[in-house]
Amino acid sequence: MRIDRAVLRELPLELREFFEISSGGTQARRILLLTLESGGISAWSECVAGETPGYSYETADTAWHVLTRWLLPALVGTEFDDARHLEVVPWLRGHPMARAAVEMAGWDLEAKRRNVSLRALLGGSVDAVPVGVSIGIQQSDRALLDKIEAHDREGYRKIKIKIKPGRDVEMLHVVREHFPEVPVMADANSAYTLEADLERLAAMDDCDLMMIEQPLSHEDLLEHAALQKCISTPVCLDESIRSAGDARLALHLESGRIINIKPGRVGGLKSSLAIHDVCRAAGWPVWCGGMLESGIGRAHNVALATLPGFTLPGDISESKRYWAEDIVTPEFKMVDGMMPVPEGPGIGVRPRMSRIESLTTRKQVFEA
Ligand code: OSB
Ligand code: MG
Repeated sequence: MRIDRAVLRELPLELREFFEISSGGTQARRILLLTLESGGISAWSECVAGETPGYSYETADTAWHVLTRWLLPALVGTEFDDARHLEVVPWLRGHPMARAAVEMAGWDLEAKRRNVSLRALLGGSVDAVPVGVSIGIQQSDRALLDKIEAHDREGYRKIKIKIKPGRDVEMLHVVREHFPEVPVMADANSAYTLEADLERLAAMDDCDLMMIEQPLSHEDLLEHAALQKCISTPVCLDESIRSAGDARLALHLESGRIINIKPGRVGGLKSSLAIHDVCRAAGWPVWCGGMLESGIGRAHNVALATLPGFTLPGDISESKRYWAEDIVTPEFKMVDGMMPVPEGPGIGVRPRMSRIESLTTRKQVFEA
């Protein structure tokens, strides 16, 4: 089957609340949506690149550039049979978030063509996945405690708290005083160094955390290995793992004990499956991270999280945790702390076309 047409759109989508991580904050997401059309089928994906190069070097603008200049012109008109063999512009280095958008739309296309769910095509078996929530850095401990209480009451099974120097150990102790039992983890987004902060990081061992995510540099597996030797809290890697090769290296070095897999960060679903398989064989649990996606990206994440190695709750929160109104129907809503997996063909949720068109601020069409 031929890829007849590709449409790339950008639409701003306002978060219900400002989301701050150690490298900066986000209020309005710049959502990039990709549609591939083939034989009357429309397949969808979302590019997860952010506004600023603070989490990754990629941004919404670099992804737009790479997609419109190279990936999409090369893609349209090509024959497509298997999402696992979708390798456009093989010489193009890096830019996994841009590349993942193409690859993930390919999976949705193949699933829809076979009339199966994306979950089934990926090999997942369960029909709901455990859900966590990620809370941005708050201005006060009071604000944080209120958020934890509300999310705990909603049924989230893991509460992730963003930390940075100055908003960490003392704050986590306050959290534990109020919520001794709630499953809590911390995410530092590379805000610390081994040289300056070992004592501070080791002090978090008293906070009963499920794990600490990406405490050190985004490109240093050796230092994470040295840290893991000194602390009992499991280290979870996010930014440092960009491929199955990185995962193998992390396992070999013992740079942590858990991996957060985000398909957008690692170039797509095939790469995510490979990381999952490597971790499962080694006995490392994985969970599916998030990048403040709309319902389109979320649908891909939920399908991925049905694989058996995803034993920890993912950052796959409800639509209403992010948006006043999502751009898909039905919206994502959890039941008893579990996210039901959409059952229809492909991603299983329908893009709300009139809402998407009216929000779109730029659009580029590629035709075979
Ligand atoms: O480090 O996991 C992260 C959002 C933007 C950039 C980086 C991260 C995050 C999150 C949000 O934690 C998770 C979500 O989508 O709910
Ligand atoms: Mg993270």
